[in-house]
Amino acid sequence: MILHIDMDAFFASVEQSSNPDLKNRPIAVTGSEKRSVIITSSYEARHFGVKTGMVIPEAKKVCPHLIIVIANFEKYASTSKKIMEIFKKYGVTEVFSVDEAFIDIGNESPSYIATSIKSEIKRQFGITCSIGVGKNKTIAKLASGSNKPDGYFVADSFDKIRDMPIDEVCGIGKKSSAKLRLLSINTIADFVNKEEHVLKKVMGIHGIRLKLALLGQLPEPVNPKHPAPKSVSNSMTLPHDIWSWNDIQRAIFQLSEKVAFRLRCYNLWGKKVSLYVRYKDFEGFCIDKKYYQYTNNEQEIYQRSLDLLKNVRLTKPIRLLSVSVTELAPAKQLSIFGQKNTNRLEAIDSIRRKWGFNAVTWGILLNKYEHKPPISPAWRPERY
Ligand code: TTP
Ligand code: MG
Repeated sequence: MILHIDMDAFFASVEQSSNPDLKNRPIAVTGSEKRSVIITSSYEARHFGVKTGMVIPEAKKVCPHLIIVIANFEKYASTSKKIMEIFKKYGVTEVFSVDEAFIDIGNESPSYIATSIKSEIKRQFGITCSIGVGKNKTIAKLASGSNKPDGYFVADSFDKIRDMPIDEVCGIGKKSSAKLRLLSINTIADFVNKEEHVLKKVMGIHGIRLKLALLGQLPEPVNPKHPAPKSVSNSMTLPHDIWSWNDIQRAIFQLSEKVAFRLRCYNLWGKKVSLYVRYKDFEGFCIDKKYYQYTNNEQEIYQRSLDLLKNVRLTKPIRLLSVSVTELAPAKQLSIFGQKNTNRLEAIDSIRRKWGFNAVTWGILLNKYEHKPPISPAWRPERY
């Protein structure tokens, strides 16, 4: 049997447990005081309709007594690391996100282990979690989400999951679920009863795998090794909306520097560069291009991003920018492949390994935008 554990309102719960004034109150965690959206909220706030992604005024409208707490990402990262260490005592553990993990418990009693984990986490960190049990990871994850908060759900037969909506299934995103709904596939039972050629048409081979997984016929081994990332990206909500070309270039370089450094930490490079632009009114667009050569060099990523912008007419001041590199592969030795500034990059990296990321930077970035990068759900203890 496999357990999936997901902390309840993770960042908000960590805040509530460390500050008695916040206990049992509607609170929302945001990246910064003014220009940021809600990252998560306590269940007390969710009862009023507060949702992740809302801007603060919108959330205050539905919940006037909402308490805003500025995120303390270091605290969540260190709590996450400690929680994952607890899980590892109970079986082979796959860390799935900042607050989620799968544990293969073999033939042990799920209810005994779930009770032990819940009480240990409650005692040490004062927070609750929801636990799902299933034959494989897909089913266990569905189960943990079905009874939040402080839930425990054993999905030991198909009947336990058959009526759940398909968009609860991990791996069915918004686009696929919209397509499936058009075909009157609303529940998991609808999905597995549909002809395979239809599932394949909508979701490719992934649709067939998902059907087998939901029927409990696909083993999904818990993998304690972390898969290499498929993309490396950084985004930044600017301290104020920007409009001048100079400011835009500087922000893009700042993001490219971070993305390139993280790629080099993973010893990866990538071919495709994407740029996401969000205007001050939250309208946005994404542009990307696949290049022939791999790169993990900030100047190259920067040039490619500017290249993408060349054919775009910006129409409004910009609130947020994001740079990402995908189509990744293990990097070959830099100097052989004629990347620019190889020695300089190697020197920068060795300084940073010793003194941290901010110890050294490029002249163009002497005046950096103030930015505390958030940790996203995809954050893992050993990720850069
Ligand atoms: P989730 O597990 O998705 O959410 P949650 O733990 O807050 O609430 P739930 O009880 O429904 O599980 O994400 C874990 C943490 O990741 C969350 O506390 C905040 C952070 N997060 C983001 O930074 N951005 C996001 O878009 C989401 C969804 C979460
Ligand atoms: Mg959670």
